[in-house]
Amino acid sequence: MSGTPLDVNGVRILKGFLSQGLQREVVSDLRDVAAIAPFRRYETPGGKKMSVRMSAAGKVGWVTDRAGYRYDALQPDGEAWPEMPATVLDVWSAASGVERMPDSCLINFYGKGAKMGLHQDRDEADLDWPVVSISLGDDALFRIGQVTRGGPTRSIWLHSGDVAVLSGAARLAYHGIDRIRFGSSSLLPDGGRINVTMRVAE
Ligand code: MD3
Ligand code: FE
Repeated sequence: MSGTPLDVNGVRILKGFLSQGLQREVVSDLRDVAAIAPFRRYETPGGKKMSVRMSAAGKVGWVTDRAGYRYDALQPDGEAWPEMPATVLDVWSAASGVERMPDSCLINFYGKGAKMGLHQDRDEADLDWPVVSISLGDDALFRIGQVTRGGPTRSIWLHSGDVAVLSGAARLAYHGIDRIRFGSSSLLPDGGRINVTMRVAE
């Protein structure tokens, strides 16, 4: 696993970090995860249905409903989350720069028209640990701003196989996905994009 690092507002982007073969292996492992933890459309605390479908793996999984955003040891149906695939953990070890292993990964699926508004990731107990993100499938327009809302933002297209490492000040920067180019990649037979983010949640 290697790639040319690119710095966008303190986010380290490793272009083409995963080979096509490894991307296919990760997708295959994520299908096994989804058989146990199906992709769900959650409601925000404000009552809006998100356009992104989400699954998770690990000791805890990120969920949201009217009660709020949180990490939960159980899925909404009361089942435990599946284990994090070894392929995904290997990406963390190769990219994160820390010895500690993640205890959760969030898996986002973007179908046609799905997007994610600007937000901060701050539901983890210790915000000093990095987050590592893997992009799979269709291209996505990623936007990253500042630690405070409303500052200047920069945009960059993320492609299948790219890995982003969020550490230092960038860990708390506002970020989101403005849109995807549906059908731009052939990795997923029915199109769409998957983003896997590994985290130390607890
Ligand atoms: C910058 N996911 O799951 S990945 C998320 O493509 C999330 O699905 C987006 O934002 C996606 O929370 C963006 C890149 C990313 C992930 C986590 C970050 C950027 C980040 C955490 C802090 C700052
Ligand atoms: Fe995020």
